[in-house]
Amino acid sequence: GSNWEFIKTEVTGEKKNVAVITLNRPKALNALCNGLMKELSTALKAYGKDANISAIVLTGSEKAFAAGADIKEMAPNTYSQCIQGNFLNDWTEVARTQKPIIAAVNGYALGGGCELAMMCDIIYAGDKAKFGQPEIALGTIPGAGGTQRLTRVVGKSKAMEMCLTGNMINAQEAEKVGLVSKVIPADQLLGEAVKLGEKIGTHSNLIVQLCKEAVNTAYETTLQEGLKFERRTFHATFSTADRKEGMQAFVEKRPAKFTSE
Ligand code: CO8
Repeated sequence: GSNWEFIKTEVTGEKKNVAVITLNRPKALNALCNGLMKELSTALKAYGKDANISAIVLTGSEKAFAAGADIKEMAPNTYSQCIQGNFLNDWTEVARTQKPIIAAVNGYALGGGCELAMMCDIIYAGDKAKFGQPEIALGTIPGAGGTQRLTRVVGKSKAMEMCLTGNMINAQEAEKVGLVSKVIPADQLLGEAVKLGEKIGTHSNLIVQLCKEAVNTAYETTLQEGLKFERRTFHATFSTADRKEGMQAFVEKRPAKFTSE
């Protein structure tokens, strides 16, 4: 689609199975206004349904992944409007996406921008990336996972420090605390994120979806419940053609041909 106002979309990779969504509101450092979040949701829904797409990469510009919710748009909101308008509801689509979604973060990922990155499954950071939850300086608190997902990922002390001071951490520190899985020179970041998507795309889309669901369950339930879910999901793979094919191909020493059935 080329009719977007706030994003750009492209399908890439050798097999044309990786979708790249680029946040494209450069004058406002990709501040996440309602229009942008609506377009992002629409694009994600469409790629989610597209059987040719194996993975999605979400990125911004070199200066900013996203500098947060749009402060100017949000400023006049009242409490009753937030509640009745279900403010932030559009944001949940990112976390609901069934396909793997990789955040490629260059520059600022602040406030809602950091939260948006954390809704993705894997975060790769460019070496100049900066992460932070500066809401406290605006007289508010994170509203889309900054006190919850961040705490689960980096632990209480670091999350508390970031949320209470509003201080940013750089890419190296983000890697050290486990917020990002890799730091990459800024100009190679997008290429590496696409390669990661392509690698995931060599596997069965069907089994990848189950695996993503199982990993996410670790964040959403107790260990006992999670282990039970994992075991049953593992068992369920034995009902698929792809599981049969994967093991058969190993035995026959040939590459597997997955059909997502
Ligand atoms: N909202 C609206 N406009 C923004 C935002 C933003 N979050 N961030 C930057 N801009 C605009 C600036 O106003 C400026 O516009 P203009 O040229 O019209 O004045 C333009 O982008 C460029 O920004 P700067 O001139 O400030 O650029 P600098 O390089 O000097 O500074 C910074 C870059 C440090 C990133 C700085 O812009 C900044 O501090 N931005 C705000 C960061 C912030 O506080 N983010 C948190 C927002 S609150 C939030 O995300 C709540 C999340 C709740 C859940 C989600 C809700 C939807």
